[in-house]
Amino acid sequence: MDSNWKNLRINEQRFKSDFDELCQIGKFGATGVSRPALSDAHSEARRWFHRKAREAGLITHIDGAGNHSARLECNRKGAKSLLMGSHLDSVPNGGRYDGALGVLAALEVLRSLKENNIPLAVNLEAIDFTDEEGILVSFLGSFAFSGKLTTEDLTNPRGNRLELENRLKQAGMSAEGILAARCDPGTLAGYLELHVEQGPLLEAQGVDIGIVSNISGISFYRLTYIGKAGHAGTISMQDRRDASQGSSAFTLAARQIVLEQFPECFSNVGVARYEPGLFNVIPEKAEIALEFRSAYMDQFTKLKSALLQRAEEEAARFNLGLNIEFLGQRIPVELDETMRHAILEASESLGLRSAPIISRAGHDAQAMADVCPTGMIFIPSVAGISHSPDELTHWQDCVNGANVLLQTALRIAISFS
Ligand code: HGY
Ligand code: MN
Ligand code: MN
Repeated sequence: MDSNWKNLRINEQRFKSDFDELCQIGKFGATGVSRPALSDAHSEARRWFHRKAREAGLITHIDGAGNHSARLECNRKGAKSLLMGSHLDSVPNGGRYDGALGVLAALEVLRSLKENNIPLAVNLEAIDFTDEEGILVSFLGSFAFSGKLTTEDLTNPRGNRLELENRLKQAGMSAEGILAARCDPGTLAGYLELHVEQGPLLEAQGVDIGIVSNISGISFYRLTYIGKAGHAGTISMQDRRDASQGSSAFTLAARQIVLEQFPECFSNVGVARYEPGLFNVIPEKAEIALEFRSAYMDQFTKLKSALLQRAEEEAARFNLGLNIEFLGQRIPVELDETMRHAILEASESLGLRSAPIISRAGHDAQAMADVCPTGMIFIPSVAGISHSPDELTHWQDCVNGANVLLQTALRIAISFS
């Protein structure tokens, strides 16, 4: 192939108009989106993605886990496939860039390569993974695709089980179909994902492109403190077994443990529910959703022990029972050296400043990292804001990211020639 490919760039005008169109689907307020997995808005966004792919002459496909993809076949029999993508689902009060930008950029790369008749030795596939945000089952699509999803993930999801069943039925999906969606790793040349950083580092350092070295692991638990219901005005403060005391004390303690002992880690209690949940009844049950994150396996294990031990201590302190339900984990991963080097070369060829970065957020790339060579490209988030309608990435950074994805994909594809 002649060296003209190094000057190839995406079609900026089409990329922008598609992005603006996609933002209208599931629009939330002035600048947000709400496209929870398998919701009407999410399904509409997926139909839109496939329509755009067909218009470009790409082959569309949906697997048993609902992963939607668009394919550009090369003319080499038995060629491997280079996947690029992310997720079109969002958190309910989400931003326009998280996930969607990566899927759109992958589609744009395939269209640009197709219309420039670039001869490739690998197939290219743009993929949108199901429920990356875990409103139902965290990383449902990419964990099914990479063969990691278990029946347990579906029978005891971190989201609402009934909701999961209803949404799967509505989408015409089944547990069997999902668990059968495993890809054959031998068919994959690699996986690349463009994503907004969702943190403040790149913007603060004035860096255009983050070359992700590691993606943090995430563990999630449901903790239920069990006390005794009673009249809120007659049981003495000393004698009551108030479940909310245990859950609140633990929530504060978890933050202290991370700040003092695990300063590079994160913990979050994103949900707290009391039963019976009335003004004048002492809570007999307090259920909290605990999530914690670390970029390194040994630290991750130590953090888990420290948090769960403290959870038990707070139960004892307030004379409460404690039920600890493990709901899943996504282990910390290190990303492929060859991919990282290709992203560096691509960034330099575009005159962009790049730096290695650890991803604190979880991503579908985490599921792919042990299945095929995997790389992630970050672009700056303004003020590090994400999972909010205020999420913003400057459009030039989006174009830069898509061009780095294009040039990285070409470098990887050429290595298979
Ligand atoms: O939770 C995460 O880190 C990702 O946004 N799903
Ligand atoms: Mn994301
Ligand atoms: Mn997200």
